[in-house]
Amino acid sequence: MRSAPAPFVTWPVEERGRFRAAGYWTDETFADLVTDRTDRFADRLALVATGSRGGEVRWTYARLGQEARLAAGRLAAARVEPGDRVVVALPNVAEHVAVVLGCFLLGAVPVMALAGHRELELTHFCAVADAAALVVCGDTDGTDHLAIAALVRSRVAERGLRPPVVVDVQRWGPADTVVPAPVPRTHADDLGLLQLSGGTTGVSKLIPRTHADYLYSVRASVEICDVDASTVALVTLPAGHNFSLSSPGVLGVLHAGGTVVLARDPSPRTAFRLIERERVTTAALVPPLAQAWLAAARRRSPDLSSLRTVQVGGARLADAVAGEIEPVLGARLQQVFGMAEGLVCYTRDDDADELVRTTQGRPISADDEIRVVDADDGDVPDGTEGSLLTRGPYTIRGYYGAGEADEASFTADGFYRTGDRVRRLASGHLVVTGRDKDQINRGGEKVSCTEVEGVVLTHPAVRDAVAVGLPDPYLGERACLVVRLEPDAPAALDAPAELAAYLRAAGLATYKIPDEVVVVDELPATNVGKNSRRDLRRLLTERLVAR
Ligand code: OOB
Repeated sequence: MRSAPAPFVTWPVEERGRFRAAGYWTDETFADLVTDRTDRFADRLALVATGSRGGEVRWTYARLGQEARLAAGRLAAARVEPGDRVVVALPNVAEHVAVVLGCFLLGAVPVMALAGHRELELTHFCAVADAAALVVCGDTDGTDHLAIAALVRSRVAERGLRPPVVVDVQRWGPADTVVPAPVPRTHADDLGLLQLSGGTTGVSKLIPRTHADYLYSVRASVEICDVDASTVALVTLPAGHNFSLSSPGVLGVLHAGGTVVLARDPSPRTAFRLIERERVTTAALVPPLAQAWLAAARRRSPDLSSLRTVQVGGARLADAVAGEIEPVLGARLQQVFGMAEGLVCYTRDDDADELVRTTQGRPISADDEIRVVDADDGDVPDGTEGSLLTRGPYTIRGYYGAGEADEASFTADGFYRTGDRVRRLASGHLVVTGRDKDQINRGGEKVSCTEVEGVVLTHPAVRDAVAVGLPDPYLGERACLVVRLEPDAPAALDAPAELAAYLRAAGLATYKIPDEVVVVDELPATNVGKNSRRDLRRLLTERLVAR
């Protein structure tokens, strides 16, 4: 047994009472959801996916239940116990769903890592979560994840912590050797899963979501998005991401008895093939993928006749691109503006076309409190841009084991500082206008500027470094690393190649490697006295864009 979950700030007792009385929070746990639905919808098709060793998987709900129980047994055999944390770093393979549901059945707490994470991130997650296990798909897309996992184990041990057991889903043995997992006793207000923050100050923080709060967001999303047993949902983004998992995502579809179609890769070719074959009714995309679909659909005229809605979120969708979705893909657009910390906004089916095209939707819940504030936390009128603060029945009050670090991210009365700049319309819809956090949103993938800078600054030839997001027609933003070299740096140093290789070797996720490296003699000074990196970033961005 690992340590008990780390402490985190949660909702005050009165509010918990209010959320229960309003029917938002119920007694249902993740384990209840799995047990009930796999039984209730037994004969229906639950999952179409690729297995971790290749080959197509088509699981009914009954079979999915069986696979989840097997996964729970396998985790138990790896000495994972109820309450233990399990870092799941799997690609979109069938086992992803089995492992997450298996954790739920076992009462273990999955940490939703990505297959793209490398030893730097995975070590951090394992250490902060005191993870009992790290689940990987040994050989994924030519990368040896067992070697990465071995590095993670030794780095965790170097920190004086107990290394996680490594579970490779590709090496799962025959099912009959599996020990039945114990039946946990979990309360719906307990920690149910850990999501990851995009990260603004260095590495990602862990986001503690309870069964009750998360399942409320799932049920409400199911209702708003009209998910039912006839829904066939294509999941192209990483399945553990909050968007794919709960908005309404994999859990929403399972809640309603529909079918999840997991795409192994996000290419339009794979997606269109799956849409035609499985008669997919809804799909969730980030803006660059939406653009890729538009371009591919124009070239190939695929049969997308089954598609009713296309959700786009994770990053700002340009109004012009939004306007092309319906005419080209023949499906209704739904914009989704959400965050793993909680708040999710959707445009609604009956919203005027103009709102669907130009806004990022309005919150799920009547009890989502929205404040748009100026630099002094004073509320600004509707229509005026400001910083978005939010509080509500499924938005966290503190990060996992963060302690005082929470002070920067939450107000004293519990509002989460999203770091997003928005305008609120009188209708309650939000328009995302920018960001005041030190983050690059690379087509939906969040890169913390300080994290990348911190790693590159350990390179002996680098004196100073600033990461900035530059406008990019496809990604929305691409990551640019601006560096000042040490005077004695070798003249022949090919900084872009060298620094990219250095970051990779340091174990940083591939998507965080800068798209571009610019060497400068001087970093622009700011007039704010002490170097404000945010101002610096703004200045650099202006200059680089002008260039
Ligand atoms: C989703 O969650 P995260 O945690 O990866 O990222 C949250 C951040 C937001 O704070 C915002 O900065 C950005 O991603 N974002 C958007 C956006 N959706 C997310 N910015 C502009 N327009 C949008 N539509 O990204 C996420 C979680 C649940 C559902 C959908 C997305």
